[in-house]
Amino acid sequence: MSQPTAHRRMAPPAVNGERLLRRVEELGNIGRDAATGGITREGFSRADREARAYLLEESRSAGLAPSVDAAGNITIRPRPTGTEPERPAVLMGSHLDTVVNGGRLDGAYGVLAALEVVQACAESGIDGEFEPVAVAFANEEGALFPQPFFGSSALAGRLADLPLEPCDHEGHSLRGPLALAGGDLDALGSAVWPAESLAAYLELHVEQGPVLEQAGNRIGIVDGITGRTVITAEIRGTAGHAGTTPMPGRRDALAAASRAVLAVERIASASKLCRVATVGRLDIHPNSPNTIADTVRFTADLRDTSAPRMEEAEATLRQDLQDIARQTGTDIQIVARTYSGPVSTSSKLRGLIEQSCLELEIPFQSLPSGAGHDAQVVADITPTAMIFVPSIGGVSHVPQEDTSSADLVLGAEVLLRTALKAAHF
Ligand code: HGY
Ligand code: MN
Ligand code: MN
Ligand code: MN
Repeated sequence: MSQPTAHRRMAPPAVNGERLLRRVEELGNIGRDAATGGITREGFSRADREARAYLLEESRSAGLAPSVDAAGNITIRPRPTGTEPERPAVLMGSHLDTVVNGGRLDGAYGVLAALEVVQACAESGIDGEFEPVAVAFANEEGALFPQPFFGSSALAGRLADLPLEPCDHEGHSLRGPLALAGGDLDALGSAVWPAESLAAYLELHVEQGPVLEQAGNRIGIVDGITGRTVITAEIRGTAGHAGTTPMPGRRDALAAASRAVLAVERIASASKLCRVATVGRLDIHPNSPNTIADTVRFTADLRDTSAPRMEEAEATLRQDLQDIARQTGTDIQIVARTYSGPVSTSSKLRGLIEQSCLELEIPFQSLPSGAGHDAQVVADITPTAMIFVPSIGGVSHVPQEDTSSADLVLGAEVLLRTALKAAHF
């Protein structure tokens, strides 16, 4: 008896490795600095829009159905919605935006591998109970507009986490750049996916650390994703002439900020209140060699896989900043805060990834993720898992970020096999 159309298998879908590597190469040229080799495609920047246009064009010429939601997320389906009864989606993806002078794989690889899986499923004509959907989440890094996980927060319905009027570090509104990317700040609610529309979310990503390479394993099955708190603090002092203003009585915002940076470092290294703590951005005003700084803004990024440890670290840092304000006669305020809790991935999905690795007879291991990912937000609404491939030298967020072509293709093969299993679990 022939299979009902909905389950007819033409041929099992297969990853086209050459096509995937071509796209990784092409996308890696968008926003690339010829001098450093670094990629700069901050979310909603012009280079980010170029990368979005590339993905939309590749999807359309592959005969797939891409669309952009109000948050600027790009989703790619095998066929336009409305042509079939709604089936739960196995959503796969990551992000196109990058940090400043970063690597060509962080995020982009997961998006292009997801595109490859959707295209392989469409080409094979399989039509199971699920719909393979690829997604490029908007502004995961938060490099220009400091609202990381912006797109995945909207999709997961975490709208309360997003400011009503998101702005960049200089106070310019996100409204215009989001509209240029096809989004609409006043319609973010329309970007929310109901939990029942999803069967699972899978994110394939470069490890960005040294663990897999050092262990000689080719696939990482992520068991937990670190929590991350990013606070933006503003220190206000008094500007003055560097030569004529006596030292006693100065309200030097940069001297105060220097103490604050060391306080952040102490939170992780000396007191071990959290696993890592970093001041990555510091803006000084007026930033002039012979003027005492009157304003400094900086970010403090605290991470740990334990929520209580993160809370304690943040409380300690806030107290330290008040002590520094008193000692230096400055005023220190927390002007922004983003928080993503640590999450564990779905044990069922981890089992399916393991099965795929066993089938392919490749060495794999479990490991936590020290990097944050959209997956930790989407985990709010659907079973979620992450697959890592090794990072050469364990580096990321730098131009040297790299992974072997064989591992890039293998990762996509594991993603495909896991997605096909996830639909029936
Ligand atoms: O910062 C992170 O962990 C990620 O790259 N957004
Ligand atoms: Mn990153
Ligand atoms: Mn990433
Ligand atoms: Mn990610």
